[in-house]
Amino acid sequence: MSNYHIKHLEEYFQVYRKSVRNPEGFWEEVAEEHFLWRKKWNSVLEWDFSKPEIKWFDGAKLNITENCIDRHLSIRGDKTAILFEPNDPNEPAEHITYLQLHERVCRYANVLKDQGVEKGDRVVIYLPMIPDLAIAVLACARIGAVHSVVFAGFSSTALATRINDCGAKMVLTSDGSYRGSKTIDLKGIVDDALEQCPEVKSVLVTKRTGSEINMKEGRDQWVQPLLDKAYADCSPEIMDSEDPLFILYTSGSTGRPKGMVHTTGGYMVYTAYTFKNVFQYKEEDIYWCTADIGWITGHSYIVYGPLANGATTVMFEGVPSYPDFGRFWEVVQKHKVTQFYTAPTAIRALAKENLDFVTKYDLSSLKVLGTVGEPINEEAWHWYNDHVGDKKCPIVDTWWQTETGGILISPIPYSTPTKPTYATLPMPGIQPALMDENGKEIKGNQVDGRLCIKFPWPSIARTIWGNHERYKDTYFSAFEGKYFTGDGALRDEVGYYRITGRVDDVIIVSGHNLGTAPIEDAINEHPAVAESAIVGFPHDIKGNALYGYIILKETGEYRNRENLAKEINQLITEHIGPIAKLDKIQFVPGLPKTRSGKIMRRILRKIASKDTSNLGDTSTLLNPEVVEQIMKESL
Ligand code: 6R9
Repeated sequence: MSNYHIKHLEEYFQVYRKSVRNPEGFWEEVAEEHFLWRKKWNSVLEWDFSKPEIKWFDGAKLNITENCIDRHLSIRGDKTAILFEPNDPNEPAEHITYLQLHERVCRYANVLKDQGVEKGDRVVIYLPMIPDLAIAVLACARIGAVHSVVFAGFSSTALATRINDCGAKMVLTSDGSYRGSKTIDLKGIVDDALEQCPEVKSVLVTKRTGSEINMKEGRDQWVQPLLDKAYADCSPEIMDSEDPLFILYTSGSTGRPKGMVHTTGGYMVYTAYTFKNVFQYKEEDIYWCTADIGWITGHSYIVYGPLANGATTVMFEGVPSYPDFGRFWEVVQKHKVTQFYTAPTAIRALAKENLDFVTKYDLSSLKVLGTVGEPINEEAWHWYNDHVGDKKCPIVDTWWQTETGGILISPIPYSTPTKPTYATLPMPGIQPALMDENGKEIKGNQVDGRLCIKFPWPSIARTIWGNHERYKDTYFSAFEGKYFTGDGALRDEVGYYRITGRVDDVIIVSGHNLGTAPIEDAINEHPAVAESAIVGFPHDIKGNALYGYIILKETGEYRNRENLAKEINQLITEHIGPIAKLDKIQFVPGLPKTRSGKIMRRILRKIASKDTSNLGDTSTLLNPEVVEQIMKESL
């Protein structure tokens, strides 16, 4: 029996039991057999959730890019590592072999060094889904710089906040990006952001769109001439297992985004292990995850997990609807994709279109389908299963988070029988617990509660950059001695888990996590706005959409509500990005509040979802009369 590669259900249960009985022994075996360490660890695991402090493979030395690239060169140097599929289907795909990837990463790493980047420095990457994005990520890891990728759909304000929070002195970007029929001025967004980032001394620019851009003397440089001059080999910086590998920001229920810090050794072991098992990856497979590397899914399951397994990983620059709604399936056919991993929101959007967009392509290469990012509804699950998978491909509904680094709950294809809308069973080493509101664990099956994890796994985030207290408060304070996920879940009669959604003030829109507080902050900047509250409501395609309740100041100005709504959405776009725009805006005379002044979002959520039959007890409210009025005027 191999710990590394599970092949049937009985084996899963055996491996799982072993992993829980002796997690250290289990992960030590995986780490020893499948990775290249420059020095072995002194201890496999040290942990204390009350501090919280978590260390995996402490004392070990390694470089993750040696594991993702160098060690494959002698056995699969000419195999495609990254298969780049451009936005425009008429532009040829690019096959980057492991040997070529090695050279390109080394050159990029040498350029970073020449620019003065040192081990431990933070580098912000704001690039579209082009090869330079993956190469820049790996180049940072090569020299021990901490990358922080910011999704290239975020606004200049959001970018500036992240640059300043992590203290980056360098930004990597491109002249522009393609998204379907649109060209986006990425460099202009960076220029705007940098007006608020005095510490940034250097910007490297990849040419992609050839758009006219402004290059600031002494700060901005085209990267290609530097790469051409750079030496094509770069010896990897030898890192400690617990050295930070990257920072990735995620929304919190309050305040600023949280810079989740992931470290090197444990992250590598866990993402590689879960990639292998969840996708049942085999040497000749062509694996495609449609996420953006700006999210954790792209970090773990486009870059690190696949490359650590010597896989061919597809990187797609485009969107599912361009040039038409058949684009995903055209790419599957063209590259004979074997594993396909996407978000429920994309599936729902495509399921609304004519079935011909799917049926006209040959999808017989597919073996495993995956989803991530939000709960998948039953209808979308069946559409995916019937029309994309031809009822032959197991669907892995993978539940995890930016904070968890890798997949925690998911079926293992051909082992775990799937069940629509269920993420099913925990990965080896993962010990879930459902908790009640009083902080007690709910044992047994056919129960639901708040989802916690009782024991550390190798890729759990170690802290929030610059704010360990917040890390402790957010994840380790709600339930003593446990990591709290922020999600609710139920466990069915056989022990399968179904994630029911967030129980905090994070709303997932089209698979993107959005905190209510930053959106409300953006709205409240409008001179006509006194106060606002955002909630989610069900949406056919996006899963959730945003509903804003807004109280205006009584100045008598701004009589035109329609213009006002536009201005508010414009502010949100500037502060966060277009993904956070409100679908519905209701101007209200007041917001339901508790006597301690807290907005009762539960009530607003019900009104927004048109589920007002049981609003619960409103008598404890400071202003119960306002609820009636909001209901009467609701959209
Ligand atoms: C990987 C990723 C995390 C939140 C998470 C949960 C939701 C993710 C899910 C899912 C139901 C799934 N989520 N996968 N909900 N079923 N298979 O998405 O990370 O962007 O940090 O989001 O997404 O609510 O807590 P992240």
